[in-house]
Amino acid sequence: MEKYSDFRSDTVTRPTEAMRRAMAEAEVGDDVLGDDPTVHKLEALAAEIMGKEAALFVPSGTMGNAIAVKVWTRELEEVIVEARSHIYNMESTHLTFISRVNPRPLPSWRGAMDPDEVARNIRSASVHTPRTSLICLENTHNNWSGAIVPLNNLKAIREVADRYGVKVHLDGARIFNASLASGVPVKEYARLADSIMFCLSKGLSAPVGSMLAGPKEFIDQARRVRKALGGGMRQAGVLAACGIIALTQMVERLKEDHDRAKKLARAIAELPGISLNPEEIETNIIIFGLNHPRWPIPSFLEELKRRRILALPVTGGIRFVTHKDIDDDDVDRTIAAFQELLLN
Ligand code: TLP
Repeated sequence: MEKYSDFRSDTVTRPTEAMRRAMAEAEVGDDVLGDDPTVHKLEALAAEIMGKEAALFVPSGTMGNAIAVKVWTRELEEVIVEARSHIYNMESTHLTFISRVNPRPLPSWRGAMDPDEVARNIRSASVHTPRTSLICLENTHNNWSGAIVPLNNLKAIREVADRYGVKVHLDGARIFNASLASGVPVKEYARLADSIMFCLSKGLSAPVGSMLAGPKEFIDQARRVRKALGGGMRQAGVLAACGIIALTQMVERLKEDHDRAKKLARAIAELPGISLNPEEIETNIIIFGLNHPRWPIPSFLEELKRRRILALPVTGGIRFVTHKDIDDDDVDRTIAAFQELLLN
């Protein structure tokens, strides 16, 4: 059977052969009881890589973000979020549903909020208003087409947070993409946040799982919240074994995904009906507008699917994501399909 070129997300990556072997051989225990050695190893490795005291293995990025908000906040408080952020738009409202805090969305340019505007929006508790207790950042920024939020912007927001005694959580689902493309070490990004969540199961290709890293006391509390949310996993070492491979063997190759995304973006940006500035494609996500007389977005995606090319509609257009299971051939035949459909 001819394979699909699946650009829907980097979450579709299949585990590598090394991961499958590691799963079979993993030493395991009951992690809820605290005795799975492979999970311990992964958590220690993640904390070390991020330069944090401790880390926690969680089933998903969404749960990692939800736990972080729950630990850093209380009811009657407010959280500053970027208007297009994943945590605000794509995580089934856990800020209100689980943490019962008020999200305060602020606009940004490519994920970078204006630090002065952040400062102006920090509120202190009164009979009318909530206290701001947390600022959430995202890097790379998914819905800004995988944009890298510049280190200077993060530093400026950190200063604002310190001035007002507010915590910072970084949704670093794709922090290794940001680091490889910018040359900024992940520790530098993590240092500017009190806690960081990052995903093992996106470009790094592990089948399941994300990590939450931060101070020891925060992680102790996070472990309790994870259990309360049903995220305590027993012989999780079989999954953690893949996470260890993700962190030790799969980071450098993300560069190939960035190169392929750039190649695809450059080729399709020239075609009629497409709005895309290829210079803005910094990592592995391409979001573009399509306004073509013959191709409304749903029909265009259907036609691509007929050709075994998969992508997702997003607000403002279509999203293509490159990853380990996309090769040069997938990119070339996708470019050819775009040319055939949009030029003729
Ligand atoms: N993003 C998924 C979908 O939910 C859109 C994707 O396909 O890109 N933070 C960011 C920045 C994310 O992009 C995602 C997943 C998450 C958090 C949540 O991770 P999971 O899917 O593991 O809960």
